[in-house]
Amino acid sequence: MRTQVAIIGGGPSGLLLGQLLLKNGIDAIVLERQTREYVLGRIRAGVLEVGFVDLMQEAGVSDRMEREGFVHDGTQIALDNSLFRIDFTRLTGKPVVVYGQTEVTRDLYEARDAEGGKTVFQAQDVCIHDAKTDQPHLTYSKDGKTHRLDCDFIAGCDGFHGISRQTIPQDIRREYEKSYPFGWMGILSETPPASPELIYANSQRGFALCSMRNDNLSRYYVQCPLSDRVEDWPDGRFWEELKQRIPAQVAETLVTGPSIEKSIAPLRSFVSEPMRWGRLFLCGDAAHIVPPTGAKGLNTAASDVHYLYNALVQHYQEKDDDGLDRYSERALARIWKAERFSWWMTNLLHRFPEQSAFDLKIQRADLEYLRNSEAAQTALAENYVGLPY
Ligand code: RFL
Ligand code: PHB
Repeated sequence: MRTQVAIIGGGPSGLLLGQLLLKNGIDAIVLERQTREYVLGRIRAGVLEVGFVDLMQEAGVSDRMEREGFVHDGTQIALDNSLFRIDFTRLTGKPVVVYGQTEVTRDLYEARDAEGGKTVFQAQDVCIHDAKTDQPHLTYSKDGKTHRLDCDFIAGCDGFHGISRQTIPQDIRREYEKSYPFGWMGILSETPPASPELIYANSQRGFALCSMRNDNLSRYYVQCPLSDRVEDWPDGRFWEELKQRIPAQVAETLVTGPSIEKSIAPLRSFVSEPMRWGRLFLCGDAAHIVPPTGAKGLNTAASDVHYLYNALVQHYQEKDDDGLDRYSERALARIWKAERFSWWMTNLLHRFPEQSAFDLKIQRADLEYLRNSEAAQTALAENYVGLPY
């Protein structure tokens, strides 16, 4: 088999890239290790920057998102028992859109089917060959047979645990990492959201987040120790803990119900440089991870896709490789700003086991400054709605 761009990974990065390339007449095949049902079963991101929405429009897959997504003009921050609001639209001219990653992925798969894009599911043992030459290829196994896929370029969109990043030799790759001493216990429940906007809460018992997917589907998170297991958090315990971490006026009207999904995610900041090695280009979680506090993971994946797809169009349509040559530098410049913001928001809102009385006072001062300063609110808003590409 032969294609122009071989895409490893059928998550949001790989699918969005594939769709944008197809729209520009560039052939791309997606190799996905899991089944489609498995990929669509993962509950992850919920907040999209306008830049992401624009890319979905450019890819011709924004109809359902425009109908069913919720435009949020601001967010609420809870400090002990009080709330204050950051007004994104007034401060930056831009809102964010609440629309689940699961729905984004479903829309992209449906568009891919409709346009005849080829996706190989359950592609096992994907291996990258000759990425430093002009004729790279992949091998993979499926149904007990080994297959070969020749291509011009490889897009490594296979997430944090994928093989693409590992293919870059260790003496070339530089990894920067920070892990946090807690995780997020998250649940999804068929109940109306606690409030019309997201609430990020800093409480003495630790961080909590009230988010949503639609009018009758809510997503909540509480900070928990890394040693906790999902079994440690029966629904009753989760709701009681959440209520203690959010302002009393919100807790009083909170509608609780059985969880339909429950998971614990560790928090990590991670960047691998460079994002290009020969004809291999990394995109999304394959190259970088942020803690979810700033809602940046999926959105940084989208900015990588923006730079890579434009570079590939420039290569095929204008025979100009400048975009490909500058891909890593351009993508990383934006990534590091999202890393800084996510790290800052994580520090602002969580309780750290080793936090001293001094650290707590500084955190408090940071929050009070945010509550009272339009300049501080503008800085948060500008980063939350997404820095320009
Ligand atoms: P993905 O989604 O991990 O997809 C990678 C795909 O590659 C496949 N794969 C392979 N395929 C072939 N061969 C191999 N060897 C392979 N190895 C892996 C996998 O099966 C998978 O299908 O990466 P991608 O596409 O880069 O997308 C990144 C996003 O998924 C991620 O950044 C976000 O979910 C992060 N995130 C959030 N991002 C936001 O922008 N806003 C949010 O509100 C937000 N909330 C979150 C989040 C992530 C969370 N968790 C679970 C870490 C909330 C949570 C709790
Ligand atoms: C979510 O709805 O899953 C969500 C929202 C905002 C975040 C992280 C996760 O910062």
